[in-house]
Amino acid sequence: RSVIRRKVVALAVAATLSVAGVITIATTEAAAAVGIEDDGADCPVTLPSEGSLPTNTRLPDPFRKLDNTRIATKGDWRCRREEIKRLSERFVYGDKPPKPTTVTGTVTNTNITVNVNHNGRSSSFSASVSLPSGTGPFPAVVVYGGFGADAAAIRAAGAAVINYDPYTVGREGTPRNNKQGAFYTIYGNTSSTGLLMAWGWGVSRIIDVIEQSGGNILKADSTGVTGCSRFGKGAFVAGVFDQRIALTMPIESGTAGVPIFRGVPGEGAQSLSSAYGEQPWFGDAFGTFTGSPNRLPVDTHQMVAMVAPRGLFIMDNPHIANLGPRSASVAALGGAEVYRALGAGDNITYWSDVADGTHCANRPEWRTPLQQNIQKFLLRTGNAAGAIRISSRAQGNLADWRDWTTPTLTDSSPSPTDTTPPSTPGAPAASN
Ligand code: MCU
Repeated sequence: RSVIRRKVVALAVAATLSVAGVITIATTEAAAAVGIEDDGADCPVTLPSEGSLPTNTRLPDPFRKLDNTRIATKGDWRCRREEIKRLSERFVYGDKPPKPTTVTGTVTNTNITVNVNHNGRSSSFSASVSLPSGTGPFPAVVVYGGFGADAAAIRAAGAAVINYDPYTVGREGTPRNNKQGAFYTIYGNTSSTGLLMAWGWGVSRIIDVIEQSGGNILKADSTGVTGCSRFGKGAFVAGVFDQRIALTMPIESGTAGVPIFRGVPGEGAQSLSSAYGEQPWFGDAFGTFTGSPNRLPVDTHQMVAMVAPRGLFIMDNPHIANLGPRSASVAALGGAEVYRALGAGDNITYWSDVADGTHCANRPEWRTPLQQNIQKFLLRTGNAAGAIRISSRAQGNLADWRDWTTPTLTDSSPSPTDTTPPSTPGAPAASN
């Protein structure tokens, strides 16, 4: 059944592309990287019960599977990633439902509309679009709440800005048992899925509409996402859970964003219980872990790893302890080990070496790496190396946090537990 599902997805991608007249997806491997929201949906995963979770004061080994063996090949990462995804949904953020039965909408030079129908329920939302100068189709960066990486710099680099109001998809200020917004209209006001995942679901539906739009204005395989603070948490989660997002750029995300849940002691970061109680950002299931993060079977270095090998540019602020910048640097360093093991070490940048301490300020230090990341992952005209630039004011030490080593993953084909990507009968021949 799951194999059939993958074929349907692959065919849909091929069909979309041929309608658009642009064949950019040449191999099934590339399709897996940019064309599918959840490339591992067919992987067999049996989740542990909450009561059986071990206590681990260190960061869980991202390379160790639920069956307690370690992955050996790069191909093995696909289904290991799916395990991490499913654990993260179950215990941290809440489930992200797969694409709804019907998603329709339009893309114009100024606006994107999204209409969703599922199980007899429907909801809609829209987002405004600002194109860069020049001739399209353009890549685009979804900017949460108009509050992320410098929109002028994004457009100057050649990408459109999609101004996304996440509150239309998941409102803040509601009790957990009466959540509101387009996501909860479809999946129920008592859904245990938190706002960060609901917001990410909204970005995924925007990408669905871009995919279906014919590709004359915006390119579906070249979407980035950014946001600052609570919207940095949101941008991070969006990129973690949709593999079509080519560039993820969280800024100063703080607790519930990039920083490790286990938390560098004494740092002064917002506590898990404070973040859990402030808004329903986390999923409801996270509530039993706020006082005991060592029971979590995952931590945010694995969310970082889930973005691999796609572009990830984490911007952080070392001047505000409440943001947990040391804990964020540990997450980046831990996740970067997976990037390295996959041969994609150059695709992650962590940058907290900035002078201005104002929360969510537009910082001159980030302009060049921002534009380089857009060129590399969205326009695909650049090849700048990734960088880890941790401010000396807020340095975390990965060695304190891991009892695992980084394996040398071989290039050989996936082990038998992994399914080889299916062929796509009827798909256009590869063009490059
Ligand atoms: C850093 O993100 C949050 C923080 O978690 C909250 O405690 C605070 O109220 O708001 C921050 C934010 O979103 O600022 C814009």
